[in-house]
Amino acid sequence: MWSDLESVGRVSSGGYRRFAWTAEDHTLREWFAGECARRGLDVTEDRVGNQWGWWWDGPGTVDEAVATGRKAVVTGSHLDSVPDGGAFDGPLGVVCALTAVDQLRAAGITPQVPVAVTNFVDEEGARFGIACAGSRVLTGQLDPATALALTDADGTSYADALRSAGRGPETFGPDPEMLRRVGAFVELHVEQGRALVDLDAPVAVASDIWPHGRWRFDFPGEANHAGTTRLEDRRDAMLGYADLVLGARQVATQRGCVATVGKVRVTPGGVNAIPSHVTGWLDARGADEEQVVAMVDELTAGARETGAAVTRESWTPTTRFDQRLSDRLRRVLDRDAEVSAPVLGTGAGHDAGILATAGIPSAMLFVRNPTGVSHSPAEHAEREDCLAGVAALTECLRDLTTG
Ligand code: HGY
Ligand code: MN
Ligand code: MN
Ligand code: MN
Repeated sequence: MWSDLESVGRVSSGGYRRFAWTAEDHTLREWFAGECARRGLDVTEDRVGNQWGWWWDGPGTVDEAVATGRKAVVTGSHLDSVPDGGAFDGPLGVVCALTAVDQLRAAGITPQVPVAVTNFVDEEGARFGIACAGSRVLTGQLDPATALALTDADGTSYADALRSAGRGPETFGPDPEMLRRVGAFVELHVEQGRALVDLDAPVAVASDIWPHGRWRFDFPGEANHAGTTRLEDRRDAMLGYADLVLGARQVATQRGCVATVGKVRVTPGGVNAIPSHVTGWLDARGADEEQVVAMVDELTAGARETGAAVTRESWTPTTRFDQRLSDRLRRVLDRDAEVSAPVLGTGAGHDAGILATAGIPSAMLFVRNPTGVSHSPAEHAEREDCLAGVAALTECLRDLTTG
């Protein structure tokens, strides 16, 4: 399975460019549907375009099982990437989920509740700017009209991207019917840090996701000639953006948060023209929600003094995973282990966090990343740790579906 994915969306750096509703995404969705079909999983799509591969040997249909109180146990992740992203962020969770189904079947396990493997679309928000867009729209945390109006760097709207992918934006929206089926969601994910390296452990259970959000800053200016315009006559939009970049690092340091200004659009964008408009995006996060909010307020106030417009594009408060479910996963992991599985918080957002916010019992497993680096071609997970992740997920699914 893994080798099928390696070439999809690969770029010269060795990283990946797999943006939502692009040709690469289409290839990955076809791959996912094929892997599900190979396993006899019934592949459905919800009203957003998230893919679900269902395993239920009956009696009756999945919906009939759910109606009798047997809600599904769901596992999976996403297949899209950030620009120049790593190979594991997302795909590891999907491949491990499919492999866990194989392992359960090989062990002759017949789940007493339906099981599903998911591929959530547009988790990274790399093309249209809102992370976890697929799970946010699914759960009603992102208004479909807002999503459909988003545009990518080429000015293509989300709606047009859906149309190009053969989907009607008119049916795009929350899907409570699909959500009603889900009793628990477990996402396995490569760790995006080095805690497991330092703890010398292959797998951890997640405790919470830091509060995090994205803000769009639009700095005004006046286009003019780079050579003939005196400095005192310039209105250079780039100066406000520069203040944001340096201010973000300074205020984040003061407030014990993290802030990233990693994406920019410059108009007109010529080397010899003074920028008339610069759009920059701030990604703000931190363990202490009050400090994150205060940091963004401070940066926003400063930018507005330069005449900038500031728009919040997404905000996810601190997300605590379901304690009972996480404790249960930890007991399963600890059953045959000498030392207890670590419990880790994370500064990375995940679909599991969005589902948890929607009230669906959700939990996560992290697999060791020896480089500790993510959202980069340097992201890595060793084969034996991936296998440890599969074994952990398989045991958790066995416990949750037969316990
Ligand atoms: O941005 C995030 O934290 C996630 O990887 N989408
Ligand atoms: Mn990511
Ligand atoms: Mn991810
Ligand atoms: Mn993520």
